[in-house]
Amino acid sequence: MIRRIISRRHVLVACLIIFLFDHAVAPVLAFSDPVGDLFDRNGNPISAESYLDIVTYDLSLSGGTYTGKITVNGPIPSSISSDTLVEWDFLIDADRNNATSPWRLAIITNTIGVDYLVRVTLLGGVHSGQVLGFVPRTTGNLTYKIDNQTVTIEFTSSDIGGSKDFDFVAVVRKYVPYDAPGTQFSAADKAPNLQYITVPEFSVGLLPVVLSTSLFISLCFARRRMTKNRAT
Ligand SMILES: [Ca+2]
Ligand SMILES: [Ca+2]
Repeated sequence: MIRRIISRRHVLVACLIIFLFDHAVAPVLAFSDPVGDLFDRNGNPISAESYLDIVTYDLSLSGGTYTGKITVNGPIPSSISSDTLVEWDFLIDADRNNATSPWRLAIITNTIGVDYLVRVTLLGGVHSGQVLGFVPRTTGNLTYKIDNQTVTIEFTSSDIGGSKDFDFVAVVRKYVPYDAPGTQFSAADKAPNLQYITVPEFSVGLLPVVLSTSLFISLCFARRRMTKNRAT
């Protein structure tokens, strides 16, 4: 009887560990970008504000929410000149097909087809967090935060057309003077500098689930064998 209780406890503890392990997993894709690699609208090297210069960027997934972070090389001001727009972007190719996007700005897209723009903007003294869709045209507000040198923004797959497998490029752009949509940027940084990041790497997050499920089944069979052995 005692052995039987211990066996049950072992299984319960194993299940609890598995549950905690599964729910603690938050896949993160994290990268760095060179300092001092800003460029102008023609792709020529340029010097500009340090808060335009990406040094690290990452995207994590937890509880169905993607959290994107861009850290730059200097403090982000709470306000800038009223004729200036700065935006910290995640350019997202939701269907991984550059033929379905109206964007033709390879200098910052690295040829991905941008379907959604997840961004934090600063226009004069006004911040905002948005997701813009391009086919069809959509706009939504997102939760965001600016903390010293880091911009953080959250979105879900439903914000980007239900996609869970997408490509992205992180970009920072400055427009001055900023007149209206269509104005060209005066300084920018992008990361990675070549190519793009592919998000299906998050599928490795399934590995603990597969392993824990296998372990759970093995424990159940082991317990059944122990019970059967005691009965015979
Ligand atoms: Ca950089
Ligand atoms: Ca860069």
